[in-house]
Amino acid sequence: MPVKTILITGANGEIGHGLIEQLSEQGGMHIVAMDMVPLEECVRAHCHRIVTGDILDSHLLETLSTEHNFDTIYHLAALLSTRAERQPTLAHRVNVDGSLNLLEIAITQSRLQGREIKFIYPSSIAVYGLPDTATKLQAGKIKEDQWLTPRTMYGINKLYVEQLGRYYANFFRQLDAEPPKGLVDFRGVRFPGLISATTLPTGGTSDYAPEMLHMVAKGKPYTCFVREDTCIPFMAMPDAITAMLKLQSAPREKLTRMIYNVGAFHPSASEIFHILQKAFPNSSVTFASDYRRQAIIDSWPADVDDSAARIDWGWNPIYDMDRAFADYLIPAVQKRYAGKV
Ligand code: AKB
Repeated sequence: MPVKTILITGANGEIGHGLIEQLSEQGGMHIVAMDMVPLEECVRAHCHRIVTGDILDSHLLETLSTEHNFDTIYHLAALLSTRAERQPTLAHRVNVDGSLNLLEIAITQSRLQGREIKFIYPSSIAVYGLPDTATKLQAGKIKEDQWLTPRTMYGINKLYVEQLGRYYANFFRQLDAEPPKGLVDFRGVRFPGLISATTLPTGGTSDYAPEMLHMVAKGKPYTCFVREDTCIPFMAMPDAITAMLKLQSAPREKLTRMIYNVGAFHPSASEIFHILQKAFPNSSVTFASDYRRQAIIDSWPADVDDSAARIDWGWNPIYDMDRAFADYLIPAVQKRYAGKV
């Protein structure tokens, strides 16, 4: 079997590290890891090639495309929601123009190799926008086609790139005498907030949960920027990686959608605090809601309906809330910060 080559953008981010580790465990593939900043030491050894560069650099991407035959592109690079609000035009460039560049590379690769290229895209619950907390409470589990009225630049970017993916997969060059078929196999998952024991996100709005975990584990006080009753869905990082790999390998004929919700658990901020307090009795967490970031979180659903993913490709997270904290997050951060606090 020929060795497959996989391109991962945003490889240094929190999803990137986990994905590189899991793919390298699977073996039988070459990983080309790309990021703006040099790839961290802990994952370098797993990569066939490391590229430090910008997804807005089309020349660099085209050169890469002449040097490798990519089987699958995991396009993870993005500016998250809080950072994107602070630099909206930069966010649009990175999140939209950068994604367009990668989709163009997928087209080029497909033409060069004469086959379909898989494009795996992590979208987000930020594509949803509920108008107020009363509606959020009433709405319960949101389905993929409901409340697609995001209020953040990041959410708008994610929703638009989902549409771009659908366009490149189904309608690209539809006015040609012979419109091409089967160039890009675009598949997306809308992730909730992600919590990793090994990496901290930067620039997100769901960051209060991972920040609380890591600060408490380090024995440092934490001021949580949302109210105690704030509730959005979360997922442990290993499940997020599994979701992408499962969707990637799902038989095409089983897929009834291009974009899927995936959920795991949906704790309030105070529930997270109470779990952490049991493991770290000296923890000091105060709640001081920042009304601007709070408004963003309040516009995201309290929970998502992920039945399509469960039916179509067997989505079934390993970690519910208790297992996520008891079996993965707490032991891992205890080990990580042992002797360092
Ligand atoms: C963010 O907070 O921006 C991200 C997300 C929910 O996509 N973690």
